[in-house]
Amino acid sequence: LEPAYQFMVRARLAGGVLSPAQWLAFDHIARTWANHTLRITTRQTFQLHGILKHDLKRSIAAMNDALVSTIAACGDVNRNVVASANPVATPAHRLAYRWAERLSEHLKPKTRAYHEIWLDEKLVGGGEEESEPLYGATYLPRKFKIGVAVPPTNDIDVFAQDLGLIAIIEHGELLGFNVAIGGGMGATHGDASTYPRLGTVIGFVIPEQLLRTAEGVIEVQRDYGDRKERKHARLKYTLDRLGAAAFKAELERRIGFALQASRPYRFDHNGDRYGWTEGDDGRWHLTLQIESGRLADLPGQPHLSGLRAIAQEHQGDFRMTCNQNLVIANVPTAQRARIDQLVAEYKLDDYRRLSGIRRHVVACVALPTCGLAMAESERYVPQLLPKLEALLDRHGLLEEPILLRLSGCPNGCSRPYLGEIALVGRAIGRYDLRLGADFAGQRLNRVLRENIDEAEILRELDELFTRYAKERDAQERFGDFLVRSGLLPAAQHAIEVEVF
Ligand code: SRM
Ligand code: SF4
Repeated sequence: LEPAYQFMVRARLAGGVLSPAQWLAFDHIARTWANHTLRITTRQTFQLHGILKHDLKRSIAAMNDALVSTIAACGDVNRNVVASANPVATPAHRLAYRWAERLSEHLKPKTRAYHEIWLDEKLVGGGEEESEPLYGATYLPRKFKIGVAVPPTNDIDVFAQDLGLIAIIEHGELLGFNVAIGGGMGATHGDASTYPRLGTVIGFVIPEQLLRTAEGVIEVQRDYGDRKERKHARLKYTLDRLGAAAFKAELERRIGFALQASRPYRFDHNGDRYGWTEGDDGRWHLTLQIESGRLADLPGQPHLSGLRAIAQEHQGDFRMTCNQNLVIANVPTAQRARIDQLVAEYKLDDYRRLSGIRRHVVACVALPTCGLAMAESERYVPQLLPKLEALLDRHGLLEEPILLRLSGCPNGCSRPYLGEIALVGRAIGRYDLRLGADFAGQRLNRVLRENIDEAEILRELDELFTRYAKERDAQERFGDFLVRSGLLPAAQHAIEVEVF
């Protein structure tokens, strides 16, 4: 009886990088078999929606023909490994990205079942135990996520990952990675045993130790994670149950070496920087804002066609960001003007005119495709933002950068618990209003009001904007102001990053 006649397909693209040829392949699949849109996700890959059941196999085969897999983009395994979005700015950035790629490859399921089912290799049942030395026959208790951040940019929200890696770079050299474990966003309304949690920093490893460390963390989670209650199965709950000391001791016992003390690092933002930047090799990178990551051809906004036209001429590559935006990367100086011309022609140049809050909005998919949605998210952005902008304008705050995150339910796919302002869906038109995260992904927000409608949300924010405009310190961010001024209720759980 379930109307399972259309599907969503998610690609695996470590670090969110793809070539113009791969872009054109996705564009073709979107227009041939999906709903004529491409959706950049909060883990910097593509989702395609609306693929009919009988077109699934050829869509997936077409991706594989373009050398892109969908394996382990979903499921209880290591997911798409994310990395700071502009890994070409310096050689150290490039290295951090390479490690993300290596982790992704190394931790990919080894089974041939994917190829058998989707790519018409000979169908064979069983054999998973032998073919999966890391995951075994029963895989992990739950999904597992890894991200590599390059300070001072925390554009991947490194503390929201099960395994967050902070690249430590000195004088241009990648020394290794601080290891943060136990980040995760998902929660259930009304169930205090579930909660968002920021990763705990447990030490530092040199690059040569990274793959084994990642395997070790996965092994501990595989063997100690809760397999009875899926709501408590993520690594964050395993860590809180065992305690950081016991988890770390078990990890070190398995990997056979001790983690070094974590190294100092500093993040100053988790949003994207729009416009052109120059890499160390003289090539250029243009970051565009793509509202909620949705690329479609709408009246007056032919964005899907625009990026197809760009991909047909572009000589570099594309990089998706974890804020659902897009970098047209590695553009030679001589091609910049042409890219600018195409960007303007296809109305992709909004990034030049955005208000502070619009530059920093992330919204999950929610309705109509997400079966878990309780409220609108992506489709609500165009209605909500002008109202928020009008309020901010009245208080002289229009240019103020404020992180806004919208999720249609408490699973938190837009990482809403890291928004300075966040709406988390309760029911159609009703949200929890959460406030007070910082601007660098290092402090969770908390609930101010539960289950309120738009009028109440705007009323609450109007009052807080009034006070912020009058009482803030110079350069003080909205979230920091709310916390300093004691305008928010006490937090129920630890909300700052812990260093163990
Ligand atoms: Fe998510 C489930 C969309 C990033 C936490 N997420 C879903 C599903 C597949 C719904 C489902 O299970 O039926 C959504 C599909 C909607 C649709 O119609 O397309 C969905 N999640 C997304 C995306 C597309 C949101 C977006 O707007 O970009 C993101 C795809 C990521 C990717 O490319 O792999 C996405 N999801 C996230 C993130 C953010 C992140 O990973 O950085 C989180 C919070 C971090 C975390 O995992 O803790 C997230 N999604 C969840 C959860 C809650 C997990 C939990 O531990 O409780 C679910 C529900 C579940 O797993 O049971 C979920
Ligand atoms: Fe769906 Fe909830 Fe994730 Fe939004 S946060 S995409 S509503 S599961």
